[in-house]
Amino acid sequence: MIISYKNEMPFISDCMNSLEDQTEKDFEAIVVCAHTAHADADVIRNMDVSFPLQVIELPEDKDGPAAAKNEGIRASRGEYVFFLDSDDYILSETFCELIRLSDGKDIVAGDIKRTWKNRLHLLNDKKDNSALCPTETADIASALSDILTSHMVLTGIKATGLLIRREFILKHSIMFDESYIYYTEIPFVAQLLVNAQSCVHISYPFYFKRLHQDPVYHPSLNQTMKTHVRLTEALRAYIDTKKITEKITPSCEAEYDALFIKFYVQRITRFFIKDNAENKSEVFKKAKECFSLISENALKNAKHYHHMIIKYSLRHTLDKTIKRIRMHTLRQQGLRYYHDWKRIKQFIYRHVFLNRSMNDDAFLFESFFGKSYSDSPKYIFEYICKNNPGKYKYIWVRDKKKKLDIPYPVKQVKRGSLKYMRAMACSKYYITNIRQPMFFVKRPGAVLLETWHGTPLKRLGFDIDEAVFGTPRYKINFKLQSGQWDYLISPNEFCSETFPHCFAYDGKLLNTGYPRNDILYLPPNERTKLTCNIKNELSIPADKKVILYAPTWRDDRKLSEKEYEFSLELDLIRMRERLGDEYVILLRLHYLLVDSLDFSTLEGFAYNVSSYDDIARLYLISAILITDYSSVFFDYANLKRPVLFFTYDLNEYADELRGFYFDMKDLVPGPLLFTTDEVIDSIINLHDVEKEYRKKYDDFYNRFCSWECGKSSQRVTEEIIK
Ligand code: C2G
Repeated sequence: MIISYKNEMPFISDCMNSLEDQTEKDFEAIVVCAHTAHADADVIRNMDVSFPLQVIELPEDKDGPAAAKNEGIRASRGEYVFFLDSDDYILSETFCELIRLSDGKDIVAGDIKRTWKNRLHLLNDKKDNSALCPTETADIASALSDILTSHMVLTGIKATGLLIRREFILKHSIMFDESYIYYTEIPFVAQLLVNAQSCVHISYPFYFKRLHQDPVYHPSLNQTMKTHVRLTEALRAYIDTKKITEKITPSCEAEYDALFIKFYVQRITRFFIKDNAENKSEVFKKAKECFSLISENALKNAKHYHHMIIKYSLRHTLDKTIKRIRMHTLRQQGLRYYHDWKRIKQFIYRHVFLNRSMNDDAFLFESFFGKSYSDSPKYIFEYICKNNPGKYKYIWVRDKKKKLDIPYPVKQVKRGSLKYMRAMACSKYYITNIRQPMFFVKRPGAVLLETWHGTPLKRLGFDIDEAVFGTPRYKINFKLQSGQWDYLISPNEFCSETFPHCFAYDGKLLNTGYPRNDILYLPPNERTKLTCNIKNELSIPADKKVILYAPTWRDDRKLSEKEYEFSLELDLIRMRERLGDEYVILLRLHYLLVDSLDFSTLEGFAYNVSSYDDIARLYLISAILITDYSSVFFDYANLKRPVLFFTYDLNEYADELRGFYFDMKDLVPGPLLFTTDEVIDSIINLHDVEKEYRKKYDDFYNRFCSWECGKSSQRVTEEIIK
């Protein structure tokens, strides 16, 4: 078992545990570490494993997977070798099954499955369909071509996951070419296939190749390579492979050629038509070297377009080839998108709206997917409007369901509509508190201000260990998005330290505090007047004190793309019995939660304010905030009023869902409560609670609120409109 290691510490325990669990115990593991991983080598040496483990360090003048694998071959002693990358893992029956079939054969090959999942998640998912029913091909020619076709793409050809007879490798001096950075396995496998006298392929995924979710802090080797370097090397691997496969059976050669043709048409041509791709001509030159190596047979059997574009590329310049590919892509997209209106709109965005001139005086605002007129975009907008009458044009994004109630003359565009697409393409300023859509293209000269929407208590973005509940591309997409932000607002020092890491953001931070909290610093008389107005607006009796309950959402309660389920664990009937004379309670659900609350039986005590636009106005009228893990308390603390934490699922939330940046008990300026009765008791004894938390509250305020003093909108505006 030869394991190459460079810097995969977060993943290696999955790899080692998968070895520990092997049902076949007769193996030795040799971990070959890069010379830069000296400290990690010691950690691995000291791992508590029950199988024999050798850890070797590469000398300084050697680096890369090829050198590590070769070193592993030299150090190995067993009858067979098996290559495993330290970020990958295998099933507990992998060895047992491969060895069962070996019987002196040169190669026993299982399939590789690529996965975003860690081992635990994969095993949990596999429980339901774990029946092992592989099919075997032992006829040598068919087995060899099965191995090739099972890889699907040229760049997917891997030596990992193959059980290879050590004597066979040594006899034919088959080694990895160390001049490759990444694709050394392609010619290596070609040599195996050319020389093998006996081989069995077993079609079952015994090997799990991990796809890296985090391209910034834990990238895989290919994520660290520049695209043109990676593609040129893959083309070189094809050329080297062809020299080897001349000796192989025609059917096997045809398989290689078919993989190459697919690779050129699906990967290389897509790279050519990217506007910002680097060094296209270098890749094109290498591709041309490959074309003459493709066998006539393989070309004849290729799809019409594949055949044509290869011949075309061979005869024409890169520019002409790109034009030809673009024409085909446009036609294909047209056909594919024919019934998909969403795609058609994105197509129009890219090919029509982005070609129009940009409006230098247009601002586009969006808050929480257009669901409300709220948050920092609202306060920045109002500041600009008041201070620049008639100077700019304003557009607000709104949700499909309702028009926003905006007290200024503005245009509103429905999220996802063509008008929205046009506004996204043509407004110079785009101000949003959520992540911009993936189709968004940042034009030269455009300004994107990301206000974000809270000081995080819950881990965020790149700081979440593994995005188990979101899409596996969560972090990859996040990086693409934060790379487009020109400015990001930070409300406090903690965020200024955390945001660059958690968003993988290296643009400008505006250390201004949150514009959305300006309203909390109105002069006392204005604040009192506004408080009365808001209570009136919501028909809340003037003599009742207000409790605001604002919980957050839970990653594991997903209903659809942007909708999560909420279950109300506070017993409102009991609260009314004990508190109803003095208080009313406002229930404010997070914008991702589906609002299915019905308070008809609690009229006069409980109010559903989930669709009320601006939570900052609700803070103003509330005497107490109850929340859980929502960032709302960082904002509410600006008012220095009491906060209670109803954390009935604290352990599950902190340990299993997201994890926190802080130890909640140490941080929060109020008690952690687990039952409705504890909440009620704290409210009845509020005076004592306030006394108990006074010092903690002051410290909290100084740490998280001291940048906010009612001037954040002004400061932000002055920065972005210089
Ligand atoms: N919010 C709200 N009502 C709630 C909860 C939240 O209106 N019941 C609003 C608040 O403005 C809050 C923002 O949504 O600050 C973000 O809510 P969080 O509960 O903190 O959750 P999330 O959207 O996951 O953002 O950096 C902050 C984090 O990203 C958290």
